[in-house]
Amino acid sequence: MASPSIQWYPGHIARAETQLRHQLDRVDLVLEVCDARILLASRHPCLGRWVGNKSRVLVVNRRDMVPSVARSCWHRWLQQQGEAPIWCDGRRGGGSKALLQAAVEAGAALNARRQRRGLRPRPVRALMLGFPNVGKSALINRLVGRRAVASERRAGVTRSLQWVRMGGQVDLLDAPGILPPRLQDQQVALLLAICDDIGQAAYDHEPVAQALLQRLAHLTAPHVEEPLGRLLAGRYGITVDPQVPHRWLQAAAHGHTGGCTARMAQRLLEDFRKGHLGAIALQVPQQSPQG
Ligand SMILES: Nc1nc2c(ncn2[C@@H]2O[C@H](COP(=O)(O)OP(=O)(O)OP(=O)(O)O)[C@@H](O)[C@H]2O)c(=O)[nH]1
Ligand SMILES: [Mg+2]
Repeated sequence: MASPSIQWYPGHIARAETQLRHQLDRVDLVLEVCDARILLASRHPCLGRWVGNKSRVLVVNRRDMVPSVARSCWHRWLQQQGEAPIWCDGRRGGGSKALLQAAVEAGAALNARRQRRGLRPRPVRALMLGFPNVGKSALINRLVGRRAVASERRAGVTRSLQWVRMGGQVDLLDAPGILPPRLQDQQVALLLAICDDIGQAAYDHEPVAQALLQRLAHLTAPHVEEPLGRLLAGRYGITVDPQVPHRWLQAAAHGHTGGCTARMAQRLLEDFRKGHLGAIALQVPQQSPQG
């Protein structure tokens, strides 16, 4: 039987999308935040159209969660596409200086234009835009140096738009994570589920954990620093081939969750999301721009 389609478009996202369309006119700079583990899958297909010719900076967050070699590959690839990404770690603050610098530069250009028109300088208005749970609010908290907005380990924490002032030079707009109303590409939907970038109510954990296992079994550099076969066997104490994921889950459940494969599936996904399986890039650049 075919797996049910994974879809997630809760009411707060639909409302936020409408509000954003109104706010975009007031914004000078868009900081487009994506997830380094699934760099292409976590970029909104409509963002370019929304942003138009406003200044935009690509922020690749969760840089600590992918191997440095994957980062280098992506960086070269993105530069070839004409992008100058800023790599950040919203949890520990890496990349915040570069992010602030980008905002300050946009502010300087804005105020030079305003001055030419006889207007008083004002703070640059920067919008954090991206999929849910990619770390937008964490980055804002890092930039302002305090817990100004809620940031938690699940999708859909920010429910409405919120301005945060940053020392007179920069005003930051935190927004709920935005997704397309329909996830057409189910491979992308699976990656979003694996990385916890969509609400957990949208899918069953078991097929998603099985999809993760199958991917993990095949990964080599630059996705991972070294193949994961030994790590999986050592961490969970089983020798079943993860390429036969339902058998792997059964064996692991036997040892760890009293035979409950649903709980084992959750556990494996949590371990991946918390970084317990090491730095893993689920997408890396291919020759074509499809990752
Ligand atoms: N390891 C790691 N964790 C991060 C990073 N950035 C954010 N996080 C964590 O990811 C979780 C989600 O962060 P949020 O800031 O709430 O994400 P968000 O994009 O605002 O999510 P929504 O408001 O739901 O759209 C939090 O637990 C953060 O601590 C990062 O660069 N690395
Ligand atoms: Mg948020």
